[in-house]
This record gives sequence, C-alpha cells and structure tokens, in this order.
Amino acid sequence: MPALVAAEPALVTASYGRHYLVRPAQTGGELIAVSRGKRTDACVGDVVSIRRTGEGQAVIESISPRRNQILRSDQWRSKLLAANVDQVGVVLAGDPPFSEELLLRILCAASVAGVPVALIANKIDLGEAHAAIRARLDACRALGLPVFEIAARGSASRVRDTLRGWLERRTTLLVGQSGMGKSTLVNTLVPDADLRTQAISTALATGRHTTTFTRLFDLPEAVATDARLIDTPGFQTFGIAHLSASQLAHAMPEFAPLLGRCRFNDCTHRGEPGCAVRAATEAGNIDARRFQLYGRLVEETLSAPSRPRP
Ligand SMILES: Nc1nc2c(ncn2[C@@H]2O[C@H](COP(=O)(O)OP(=O)(O)O)[C@@H](O)[C@H]2O)c(=O)[nH]1
Ligand SMILES: [Mg+2]
Ligand SMILES: [Zn+2]
Repeated sequence: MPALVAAEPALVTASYGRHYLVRPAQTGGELIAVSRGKRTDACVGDVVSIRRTGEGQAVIESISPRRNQILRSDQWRSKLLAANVDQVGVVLAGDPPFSEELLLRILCAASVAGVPVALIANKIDLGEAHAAIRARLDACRALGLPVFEIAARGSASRVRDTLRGWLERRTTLLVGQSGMGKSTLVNTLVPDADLRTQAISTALATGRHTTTFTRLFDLPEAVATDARLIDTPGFQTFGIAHLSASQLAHAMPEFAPLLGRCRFNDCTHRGEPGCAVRAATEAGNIDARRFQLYGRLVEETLSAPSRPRP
C-alpha cells in the first residue's frame, strides 16, 4: 500500500458484503472502498480512516469507536445494520398484517443499543386494514412510542409534513418487514433514491437493482434540514441471539416498575412462581400479547447454544 498517501476520515455510506462506499470528510464525493485484512466489520454510519489507492478507490484502515450499533444475529453470526444512528423508524402496515413479534424483536434490539424508536404506520388509505391494527398501535403509544400515520403512496407533501420534525437534524435508520411500503416511503423522502441506488449497484457490482444493500441518503433540504436516512434491505426475520434474558426484560418498559419484585431475583418472568410481571399481566395491567411474545423471545435466547457478542 502506498504509505505516502495520508489517512483521511470518511463516512461509510453504503455496504454490500465487504465492499463499501465511503464519503471522505474533506472532499465529499464517494469512493469505493474495501476493508483491509480482518477489518471487515465496518457498516453504514461508521466513521472510518481510509487511504486512497487509486482513482475513486480506497481501503478502510480502521473504524472509529461507535456511539451505538444496531445488529441482528442468529446463533452463528451477527450482522451489523448500522452504527451511530440517532433513532430507528419501523415501517409497518395493516396489509399485509405486520408481525408484532418482529416488531418486538426490533424494539428490543434498539432498546439494548440505547436508540429510540418510532413507528411509521403506513397505508392509512386502506381504511379497514388500518383500523384492524389501530388497537395495537395504541398499545405501543401507551408505552411511549411515537406513532406516525401516513400513506407513503399518497401525497408526498403530507408525508413530509408528518415526518419532517422527527427527521430533522438526525440520522434515522429505517427498517421494515418486506411489503410494508419502506421503498415507497424512501422514494417519497429521497426523490432520486432509485437513480442513486442504481449507481451504487453499478459501483459495488451487486448486479441487482433491488436494495440488497444498506445505504445512507442525505435528505434534500426541502424535505428535512440536516437529516440523513439509512435504508436497509427488507427482512422477514430479526434474530436477537446477542441479547440476554435480562436485557430483554429491561427492554420492556412496562416491566420496569416490577423488576426486583419477583420471588426469585433471577426470575425470567415466564412460568416462575411469585412472578410480579406475570401477576401484573394476569391483572390486566400489562398487555398480554406483549407478555406472551416476550416469553417466546426469552425462550429463544436461553436456548441459543452460544451467543455471538460483538
Ligand atoms: N394502499 C397503499 N399501498 C401502499 C402504500 N405504500 C406502499 N404501498 C404498496 O405496498 C406494496 C409494497 O411496497 P414497497 O414500498 O415495495 O414495500 P417494501 O417491501 O417495504 O419496500 C407496493 O405494492 C406499494 O405500492 C400506501 O401508502 N398505500
Ligand atoms: Mg423494498
Ligand atoms: Zn418475574
């Protein structure tokens, strides 16, 4: 490597396998970068140190410490979605019906990462389907989650007006189950997203036009000031093998006043006798659906043979 080339700070703006796009802080623009040696774990939102290796090309030499990272994992491996984000937006809808379990998984992962979440309930124009999820959205609101209601395929200016204040001056990680309308929303917020996506596809040689990579967009001033949006590929599962049972319990805000009140201090709040959380659920003070889903997630995390810890 040409040691004469100075190291520069840059922001990772796209990732596909071990290929990245990075934006040098000093010059702007985008370079294609590969990570050197074993440092293959950079992700979108990372601040990295790069060295230019040729026209439009660079290597990533090191990754700056992250203030947070969002990842999903199964028992074999974990996958970084993004780092250094201010908030997560979960796009969901009534048609097809969103998976509340998937939502809870995302909420838990974000909570453990210390990143606030808002829900973006899309397709409100589908009146009946939207009415069917209203009670579940209210349950989320009752826990303090902001819920925005939009029709991404409807009026762009209305969508922008609804989300502007929440997006401004922040980096938002947008996630969603396939079919919820995330791509439609991204296109509403970033008018040239498709064009840019095609350019990235070519640059990273992914050979596809679908969003199989994660990508950071700067939102146009007209949409929101000083705002960035990280778009992720849609997914159907969200593994949380990296979370412990105790982390899951702490990720449930409605459990908080009860923790420490169970008979056993290592209570996992499933079937143990004298469980204050279960008692509160039976008394109708905790949403039974969330309690049941929590139990399922704890089960899964306790039965994972080994947990990849980042
Ligand atoms: N009725 C309605 N359909 C929508 C809306 N937003 C997206 N869709 C449709 O939902 C389907 C999935 O949208 P897409 O953006 O590809 O979802 P993604 O898989 O989450 O990226 C498409 O047929 C969209 O046209 C909306 O606000 N209202
Ligand atoms: Mg999509
Ligand atoms: Zn308990």
